[in-house]
Amino acid sequence: MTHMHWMMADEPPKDDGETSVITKTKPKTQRPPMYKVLLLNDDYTPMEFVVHVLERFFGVSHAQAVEIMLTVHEKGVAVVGVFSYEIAETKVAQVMDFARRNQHPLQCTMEKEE
Ligand code: TYC
Repeated sequence: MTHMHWMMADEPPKDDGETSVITKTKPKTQRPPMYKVLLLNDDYTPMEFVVHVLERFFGVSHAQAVEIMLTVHEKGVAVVGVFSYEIAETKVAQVMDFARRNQHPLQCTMEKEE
């Protein structure tokens, strides 16, 4: 019997503390905030005018426009869309200008999303 090799169970690698796991520092990319455009109820603007506004400036179907208008009429306010700041601002200006030109007190505003 010339060569006896006794095999030893491997020990786990020693951690000398000189290496470390690279931790994530990559920040989440900030998306630009979005803005809700709100339509407000009033006692004077005709329902058909509001329906027309929703079809014309928010691109919804006649049936959807009637639904949204009735929601505003019953609840006082409804979100009619969510857009970038610039688009929301344009929608609000278009609605307010169109209402004013037609002598209706319809109010449209925007609000930053949470
Ligand atoms: N309340 C109005 C009426 O009874 C209708 C209306 C709906 C007005 C929605 C504004 O945003 C509005 N004629």
